[in-house]
Amino acid sequence: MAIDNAELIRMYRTMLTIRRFEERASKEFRGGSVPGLVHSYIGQEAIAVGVCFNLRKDDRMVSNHRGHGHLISKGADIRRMMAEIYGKRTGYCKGKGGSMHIADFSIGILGANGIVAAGLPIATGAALAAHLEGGDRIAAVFFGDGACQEGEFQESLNLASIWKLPIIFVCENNQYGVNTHYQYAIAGGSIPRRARAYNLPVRTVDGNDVVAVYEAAREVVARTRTHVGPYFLEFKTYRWYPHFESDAIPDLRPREEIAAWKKKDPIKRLAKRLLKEGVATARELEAINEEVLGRIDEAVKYAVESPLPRPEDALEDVYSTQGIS
Ligand SMILES: Cc1ncc(C[n+]2csc(CCOP(=O)(O)OP(=O)(O)O)c2C)c(N)n1
Ligand SMILES: [Mg+2]
Repeated sequence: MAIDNAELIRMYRTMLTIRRFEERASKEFRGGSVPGLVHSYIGQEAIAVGVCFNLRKDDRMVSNHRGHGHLISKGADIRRMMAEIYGKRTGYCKGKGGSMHIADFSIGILGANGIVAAGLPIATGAALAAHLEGGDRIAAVFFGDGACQEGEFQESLNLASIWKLPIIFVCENNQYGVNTHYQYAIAGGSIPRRARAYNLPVRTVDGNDVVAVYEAAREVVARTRTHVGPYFLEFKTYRWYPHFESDAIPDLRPREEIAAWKKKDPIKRLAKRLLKEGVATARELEAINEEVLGRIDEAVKYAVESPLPRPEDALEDVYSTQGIS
């Protein structure tokens, strides 16, 4: 079934929103306005959009440290995201979480997560809850190739498999965990083989082609809603920028490799398709860019003008204040 034109344009707008959001967040971070860390999602936009556009608002999604794209695609408000990144009280977590801890339960976002692979058991738990509820709600979790080396990965795949849970494991194989190539880090050199060992069906898809991602996700989401068990999707992609926005860890990946992947820009690829198929004109695509830039400016203004948390706020939203005086 073809994807209708309005949906293609919506995907284009969302991918561009992620790109411009990341460019601006990185700029502000390097300019010293943003505390914490920023892990740029640039280069991987097609995966978050192609997958999340097939999820419903009540489906649960769990993100990771490189999470801004997942959150935007699942419907998060970029003003509250930017405010959180700035550490402001109007942010999603009242400024206490920052870039890696943004959550919005009202739209099924159970949170980004700074601990590599920690999202997998959270999503597996959400899938178990959905399974026990008996409806057709599902869970999806995004994680990188590096997460496949963690114990939580093995435990989550195993439980999801034996209990036939409605969960989609979305591996964004951008080939590196910081500077370590996955073929070095993974015994056997293959992520799909590892998932198959737990009896999960697996598909590997070009993660820079949003239409391919969307079509694969559509089929897998429909299947998962029927409670036949989990599915593993591996998307091949690449991150354009260093592990995080800082010069603290040098980027040791080959320059030619980075340049070659930048030529596979998922946004330009979709733009080319939209123009070729007459879905949009160059002028219309430029208008979308202007509109997106305007919304990013507005989000930054909102964040800058918002108040910082008060010292006494440190005692709110915590499990226990006993012993603190
Ligand atoms: C348990 C744990 N170990 C190490 C780290 C430090 N760390 C943060 S991100 C990262 C690499 C993760 O690589 P991958 O899962 O491939 O995601 P990518 O950064 O490529 O998106 C590491 C080692 C961490 N945050 N948590
Ligand atoms: Mg990686």
